[in-house]
Order: sequence, then structure tokens, then C-alpha cells
Amino acid sequence: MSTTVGRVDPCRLIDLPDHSDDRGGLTVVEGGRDVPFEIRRVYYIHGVPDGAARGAHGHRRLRQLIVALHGAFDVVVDDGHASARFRLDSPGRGLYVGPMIWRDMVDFTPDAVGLWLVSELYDPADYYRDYAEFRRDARAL
Ligand code: T46
Repeated sequence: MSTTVGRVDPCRLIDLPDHSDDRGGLTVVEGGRDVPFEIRRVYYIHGVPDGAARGAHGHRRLRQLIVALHGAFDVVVDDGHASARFRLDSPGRGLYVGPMIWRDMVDFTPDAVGLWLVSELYDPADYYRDYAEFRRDARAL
């Protein structure tokens, strides 16, 4: 993916430290080391019905790493100027998404389990739910 998306901090794929051996896989994410933020909240999404989408919002401050622990899904990121689409399909690689990015998660496989490691506690005031408002503020950066 060649398009750079993220005026505050570019979205990017991060290969995670792998400690797999003949006993199986073990992947590590350390806050402040493997991701450029301290991890304050974790959630996971699973059992997404066929054709369903999640997201459709932006965040003002929140930073996150998104990992497909199982199965696969796409993340479409948009900084108000450019957009890019990433297919996540490996527990060994995550997508970093910084502040002021609109995101949509689509094309989940039936077995997909997504893990979100994020920098902030849940705060509805951090969300943009209206794309026009997001785009106006993002383009003013
Ligand atoms: C994101 C995508 C991938 C909480 O109470 N605490 C939480 O930490 C979260 C994430 C959600 N909720 C409640 C709020 C809503 O009543 O769970 C309900 C569904 O949340 P939401 O509509 O925000 O779900 P998504 O899939 O649209 O978005 C969530 C995250 O909010 C968002 O940051 O990136 O997952």
C-alpha cells in the first residue's frame, strides 16, 4: 500500500515480535515499544455477520493497533485528504491508526476475531460520527 494516510501520524503496518516455536505461536505487543502509545484499553470484535460493517467514525485523540487474531477483514482509513485499504489476515502483523483518521472495517470472514489495543479509555466525546464534520476538521490541520 503506497498511499500515506495520517497527517498527525501515518497509518502503517507493524510486524509484531514473534516467539513461535514447536509449541505454537506467541506474539507480543508492548506499549511504548511495539506500538507508539501506552495501552489503556483492549477490546475484541467477533461473530460479525456476513456483509456487516463496523466503524464509520473518526477519533480526535485515540491511537490504536488493530490485529486480526483469526480470519481476516479490511480496514479502510481516511485522513480527509487520502484513503487506503488494508487487509488484515495475520496475528503477527497489526495496523497502527493514529488520531484524526476516519475508519471503516468491512469484509469480515465468518471466523474473524479482531483485537484492538488502544491508547484511551472509552470516551464518546472523542468520536466523530459525522463524516462532513470530521473532514472539515481534518482538512484544517
Ligand atoms: C473502533 C471500532 C473497531 C463501550 O462501552 N466501550 C468500548 O470500549 C467500546 C469500544 C464500545 N462500547 C459500547 C458503545 C456502544 O454502545 O459498545 C457499543 C458499540 O460500540 P461502537 O458502536 O462504537 O462499535 P463500533 O464497532 O462502531 O466501534 C468500535 C470502537 O468504538 C471504535 O473505536 O475503532 O470498534
